Amino acid sequence: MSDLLPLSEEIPRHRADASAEAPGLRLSYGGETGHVLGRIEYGQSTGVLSAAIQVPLQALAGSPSSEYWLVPDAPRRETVGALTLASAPGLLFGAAALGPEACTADHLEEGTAEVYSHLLRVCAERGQQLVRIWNSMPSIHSGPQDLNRYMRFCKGRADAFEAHYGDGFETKLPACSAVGSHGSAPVMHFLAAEEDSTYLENPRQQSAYHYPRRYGPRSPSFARASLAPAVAGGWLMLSGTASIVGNASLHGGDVAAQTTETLRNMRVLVHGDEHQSLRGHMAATKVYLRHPADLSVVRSLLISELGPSAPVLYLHADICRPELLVEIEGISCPPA
Ligand code: 3EB
Repeated sequence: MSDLLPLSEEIPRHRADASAEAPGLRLSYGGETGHVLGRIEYGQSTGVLSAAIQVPLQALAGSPSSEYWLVPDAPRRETVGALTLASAPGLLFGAAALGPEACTADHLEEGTAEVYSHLLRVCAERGQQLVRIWNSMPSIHSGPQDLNRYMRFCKGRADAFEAHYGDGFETKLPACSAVGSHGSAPVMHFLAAEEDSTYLENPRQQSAYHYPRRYGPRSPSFARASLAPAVAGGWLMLSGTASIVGNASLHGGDVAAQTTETLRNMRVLVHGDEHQSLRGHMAATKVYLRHPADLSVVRSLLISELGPSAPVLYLHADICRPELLVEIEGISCPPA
């Protein structure tokens, strides 16, 4: 494992500080100074315990295993139904773990619809707009090929968004990630803000909410990126991005080519130009890898794209389409 570096060298104590106008929200990998709005712990456990959201995705060697969303003052914490919430001025952070019974296929669809309806209602009641959602669920590929668990999750989620927003709900969809875990139940968490985000699409990719029927009975409900309002850091928050052009998965079986294609998609989101590097532009990056053995290949590509000191968190996860080996999300710095 010659690619391993001591944690202190590998992970700079970098903080994705928001712009001067928006000192409110910060993201930190692996360290904590300030008040915790939400803390995501990656590992084996599944659950939501007050500020700690335990996501059952193993951090890969050399990678930090926690992520802190920090605010200047102590947030207010409460539990509303299945949601554990933390609020700070202008911001709402929340999480839910579905019960293990949600792991049965039928319940995954209903359970997802229920938790999404609840979260949409809670945000609406508080005048909060979704910025970003993260999802993980066990056995994401299990079930029949034309209605696997990811597709059931997509159906429940789309039903909830449509019931809440009605026709044209597609324009209200935030950036998201949805990956497969090796844990015991689905977990989701979200960030919302009292000002609107701008939801963006990628011209290289068909909008996920327009994916054709062969990818499932209801298309995935997410935008390719959210430009967060100042109160939420003003970042461009990229959705989970994979080696998809149009709606087709490219480079099956070739993790290096998939990574390069994914970075191209990310360049287009950040710069509008697939030839312009992301170096110096990513405040935080998270890489989901199907096979931990692919880490050194993917890490080399990430280092040459982002530079050696960019903060990157690597997690072991299944990607929603079986042929995809890697998915990358990230937060790009607000324009100067
Ligand atoms: C894709 O582009 C890859 O269902 O919320 C990426 C990000 C993907 C989010 C989701 C799925 C989701 O379709 C998969």
